[in-house]
Amino acid sequence: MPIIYFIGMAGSGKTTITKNFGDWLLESSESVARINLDPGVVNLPYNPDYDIRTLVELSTVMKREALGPNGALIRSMEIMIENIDTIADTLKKTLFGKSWVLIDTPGQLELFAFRELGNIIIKKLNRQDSLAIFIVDASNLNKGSDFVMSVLLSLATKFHLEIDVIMILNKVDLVGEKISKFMNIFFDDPDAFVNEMLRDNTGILGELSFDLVDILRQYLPPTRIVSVSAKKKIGFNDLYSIINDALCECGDLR
Ligand SMILES: Nc1nc2c(ncn2[C@@H]2O[C@H](COP(=O)(O)OP(=O)(O)OP(=O)(O)O)[C@@H](O)[C@H]2O)c(=O)[nH]1
Ligand SMILES: [Mg+2]
Repeated sequence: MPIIYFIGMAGSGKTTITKNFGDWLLESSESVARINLDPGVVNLPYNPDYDIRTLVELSTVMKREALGPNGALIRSMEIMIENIDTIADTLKKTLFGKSWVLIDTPGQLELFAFRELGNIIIKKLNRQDSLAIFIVDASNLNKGSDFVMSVLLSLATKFHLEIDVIMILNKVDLVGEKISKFMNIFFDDPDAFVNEMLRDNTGILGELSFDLVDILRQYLPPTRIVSVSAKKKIGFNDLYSIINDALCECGDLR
């Protein structure tokens, strides 16, 4: 049973893809469980099979503990960790027999990817079957250095979470094909990427990105970048096959 964690920066599209990719799988007669692990979400567009807000809800924590939103989010993560065995037991029962499990993670990437919580949950639910989809908002990619920093961040989450992480571009309906073409050049032909994308990227960030391209290619497996529109349900066939490919490479996990 693949467990797919949708991770990414605030507003990148984690909740929208959980809803729409889940609906798309259901339309293909797959059995799907959708899990909301974001205690701060106010309007959830799908009906979750498990909702962390039944245990901890951000606005309640803010009021009860007189905290601002960020302090309350960190406190919410602590509460989740304190209750991790109960959460894991409930999740295991909820997920049983499902062929796909889609997990919608908290808005702020660092809460799940760079603090304890993500690692603990992944371990409790079986690291072997887990895969993270790192969603990049393509409408935020303006310069070559933005591409490089996104790749660096997705790689950092991979090493921290200790599971396979696939980076995808979302919101292609807003930006067209050009952006995904550049991202694929990064992987297929880093020298061309440097020439085309970093040539005009001056300043310290440009220089750092220039050096990072060489370093990153030493750590990155050859890959292709899938572009989707979570909102318009574009690119889901590609997403489906790249997930299946990744799971097969990890040893036929399904
Ligand atoms: N145009 C367009 N908008 C999108 C797409 N995916 C998400 N959005 C919009 O981007 C905004 C954020 O989407 P969410 O799905 O809530 O993103 P999120 O990562 O769950 O956000 P947080 O949990 O708050 O960090 C919403 O207004 C979505 O409608 C897309 O593919 N295209
Ligand atoms: Mg969300």
